[in-house]
Amino acid sequence: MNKEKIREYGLEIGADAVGFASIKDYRSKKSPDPESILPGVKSAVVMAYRENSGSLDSPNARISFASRMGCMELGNKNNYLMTRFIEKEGKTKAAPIPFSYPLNMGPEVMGLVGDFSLRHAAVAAGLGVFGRHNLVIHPVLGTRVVFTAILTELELASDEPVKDDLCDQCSICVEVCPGRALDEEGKTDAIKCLKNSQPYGIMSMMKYYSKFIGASPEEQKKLLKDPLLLNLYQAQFIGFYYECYKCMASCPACVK
Ligand code: B12
Repeated sequence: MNKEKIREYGLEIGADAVGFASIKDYRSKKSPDPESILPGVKSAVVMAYRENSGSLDSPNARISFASRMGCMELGNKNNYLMTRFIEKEGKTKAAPIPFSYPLNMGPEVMGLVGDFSLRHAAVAAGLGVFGRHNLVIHPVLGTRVVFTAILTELELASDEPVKDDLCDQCSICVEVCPGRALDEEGKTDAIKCLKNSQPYGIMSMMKYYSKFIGASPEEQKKLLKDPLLLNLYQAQFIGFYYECYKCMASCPACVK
């Protein structure tokens, strides 16, 4: 089974770009060993999906997330289809990496490290380079791109790496970050980013319930009508719900 057959199938099911990385070229120091996901893994197939500009640029965060939900649904569905395609046609094993979650919530990483780093995989698969915002910039899609991957036992050579430095260090992303999470070069301050980008995440939930537990019965009745509780409720069935996309949306790289 060759790379072109896999690439053609990936594009046919809706990916905007497909790249290949030999597992030897995947270097993500903080991530678990890919062998712990698929023993005998030899390579990764990485698929890229374009975020829609109207939603990414919308001042309404719910509309921005609507595009993300589409990417997540299509990405996870395609991961399943591609895994099945490789296993059937290549008579081998393959394993899909989730778009984002579930994540390891154990005390060593607390949901901040994925089982497989899609950014490092995308770089190894010739789909882009890291920018000042610590996101991967694709030569055509720019920063308006998200990724999924499938690990496989098939031996597939890495695609040509992107050689151009697509980030001109304009630092717009650093300046527009409302949480100042990108101030230190080469590192995203995850807590600063999360506080701002996931206002209905676990930190808000802990704050709300701590307040609720300590409140009088009268105050508790009021707290049950707090819009924050409604937002927390909604976020629970959406998943990790983001309200900030500024580092992605502000990046001028490759935007036509
Ligand atoms: C956990 C997570 C987060 C955490 C960050 C934790 C962290 N330190 O990475 C939080 C919640 C903060 C987060 C935020 C965001 N995330 Co996020 N996240 C993930 C997830 C699930 C795992 C990432 C991981 O394992 N990180 C830990 C390790 C691998 O990171 P690391 O080795 O420390 O590398 C860091 C730095 O060292 C640096 N780095 C590493 N090597 C190099 C090399 C160079 C040259 C440079 C400059 C930097 C650099 O980049 C990393 C950022 O801190 C991935 C999906 C996945 N499975 O990969 C999505 C993912 C990385 N997120 C993504 C996105 C889009 C976002 C947000 C824009 C939120 C949003 N609204 O969508 C912000 C962007 C924040 C930013 N500018 O960095 C996309 C990135 C797409 C892209 N174009 O690069 C991913 C790949 C999801 C996807 N399926 O596409 N995320």
